[in-house]
Amino acid sequence: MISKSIEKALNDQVRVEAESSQVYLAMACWAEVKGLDGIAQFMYAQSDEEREHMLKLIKYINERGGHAQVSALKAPNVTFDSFQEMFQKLYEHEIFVSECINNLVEITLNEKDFSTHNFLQWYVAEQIEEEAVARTILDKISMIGDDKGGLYLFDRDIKQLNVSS
Ligand code: OFO
Repeated sequence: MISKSIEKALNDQVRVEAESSQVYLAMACWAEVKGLDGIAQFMYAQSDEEREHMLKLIKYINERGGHAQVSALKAPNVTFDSFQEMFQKLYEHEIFVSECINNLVEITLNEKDFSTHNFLQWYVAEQIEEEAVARTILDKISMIGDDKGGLYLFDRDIKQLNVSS
């Protein structure tokens, strides 16, 4: 059984993961209409992953005697000046999510809820991986610069960078 405060903190994270899914869905749409199909595919997959992260939390909350909440979401950014800016925003978003997870982990320690603490370790590992992927992408982007041929290859190759959840 989880306490009311843990239930509330987990539900806040359900919203963060749902919003992340929307953030990446909007990025997928932007890339798709720009004809950047590889980037769009990557973003659609990221969006699906975030939904999986949300569902995992929902199942945990409900299984542990809480009630998962499906709440209103903040509208995501839908336009970007460039694909470079879009990936910078993705990286910043992942840093923000990592901070949310870390705060959540801290709450479980303060409450001595070791089951939830243990459950959250999967998210801690996932954030390390997602931040690393985002940094790798930013490194590649800075190598490309404004080279159109480079963008073509990047758009083709990014499909292989999809991280599995
Ligand atoms: Fe949910 O992992 Fe990214 O944000």
